Amino acid sequence: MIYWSPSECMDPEARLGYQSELLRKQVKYAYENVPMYKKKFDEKGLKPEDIKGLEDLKHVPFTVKDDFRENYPFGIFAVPMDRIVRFHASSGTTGKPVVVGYTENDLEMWAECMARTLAAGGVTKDDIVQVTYGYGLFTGGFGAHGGSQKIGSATIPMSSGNTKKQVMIMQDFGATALCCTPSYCLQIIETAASMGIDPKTLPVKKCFLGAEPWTEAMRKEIESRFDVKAYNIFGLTEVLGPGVSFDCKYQNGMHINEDFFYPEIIDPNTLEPLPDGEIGELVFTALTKEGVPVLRYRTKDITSIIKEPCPCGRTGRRMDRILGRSDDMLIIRGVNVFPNQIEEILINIEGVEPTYQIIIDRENSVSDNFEIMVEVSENVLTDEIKAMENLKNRILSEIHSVIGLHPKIRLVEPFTIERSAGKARRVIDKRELYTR
Ligand code: DLL
Repeated sequence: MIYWSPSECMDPEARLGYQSELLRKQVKYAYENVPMYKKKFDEKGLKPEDIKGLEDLKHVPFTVKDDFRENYPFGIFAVPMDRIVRFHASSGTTGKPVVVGYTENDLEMWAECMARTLAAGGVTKDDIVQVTYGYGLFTGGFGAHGGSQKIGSATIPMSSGNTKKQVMIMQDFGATALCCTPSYCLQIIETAASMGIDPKTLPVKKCFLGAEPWTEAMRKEIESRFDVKAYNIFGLTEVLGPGVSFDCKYQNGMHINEDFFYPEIIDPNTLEPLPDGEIGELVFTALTKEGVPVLRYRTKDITSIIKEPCPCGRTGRRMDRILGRSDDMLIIRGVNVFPNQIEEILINIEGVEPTYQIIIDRENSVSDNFEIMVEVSENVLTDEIKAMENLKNRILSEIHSVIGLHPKIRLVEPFTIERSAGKARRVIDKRELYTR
């Protein structure tokens, strides 16, 4: 099976008309059922009827994470509780969690989106899908589960953690597909190796990885160590969970499920929409959601829309890999740094493991201490000191040539850096401690 649903290949012109119609209805629905949207519209002197189609979307006020927090827990739900059948939530480092509620129709739409996602990577009902995203308030586990179940594949609801058991079940049950974060996928590979199992001999052939930023270099690393195809999958709690967009077999950008989510890229400073192809902040409008409608949600994720058609035949526009989040961009000694830039450099250096942590501190409140902790491979460890020094210098010079800074490089033994079964913690910014 090539596509899960014919609407993935809808004529782009016809889709625009369809999206306009859904938008008109959705704006009216949000205005009439959620006081927050009514207030935002009224403050702008805007009426739902003013939004006649996609061309008017730019007038609709934005929604941001704080809107969810300020209306915690159910203030932006558009339906009474007897229509809500599931909750999910995501917790940031500060404040109240973001809470979302789904109606029966929302869950059906979500399963459809995730079925398309898995089918695009070749999953059929003959597959055995190991879901290693956390089950719980996090959307990853139940989201992937819904798609796998809709396809009719045999689903293993492992949830995250207990990595040795993950490897054992994978091997014994014959899992052919794996859903987890890229960093956890790497941990599964490392753990299999430490158990004396060559990861390449495990039955998994396709991985559906997302929920955190990762690079093309990391994809190659996972694909070659695990002998799999690694597909990028994207989503966020406020908008849906996983399944907003997904890689097809060409792995050249993630197709957006445009019949459910309308994407825009805006300039995060002027807030003006940018044309396809330009890099900016990703904004989504959910066109059909009932439980928690979202109009122009600012994701803070930085990427661009790829306008060229994809050879796979899907017509949903693609979004490029997430370059970083505008709130994850580090400013170190005045220079803008995205953790992904560091990952890209490290993975391409021989003798270095793809696990790292960036530590920033400002002890004397004058200048930033910028340190990168990097795990080295076993074979480098046994070499003489000179080889370690050379490796350190090579990392330093490559980082300097890309970002123009001289971080302190700390080479550490494999498995020194704390692993996570979910999203990896790549940055420890101790400067925040002094500003609070
Ligand atoms: O992480 C939903 C998800 C689960 C997506 C499983 C994919 C797989 P949140 O916890 O709300 O939801 O985090 C959403 O994670 O705004 C991005 O910054 C980041 N993110 C998600 N997928 C990707 C990806 C889930 N493929 C936030 N690449 C988003 C880069 C991603 N960043």
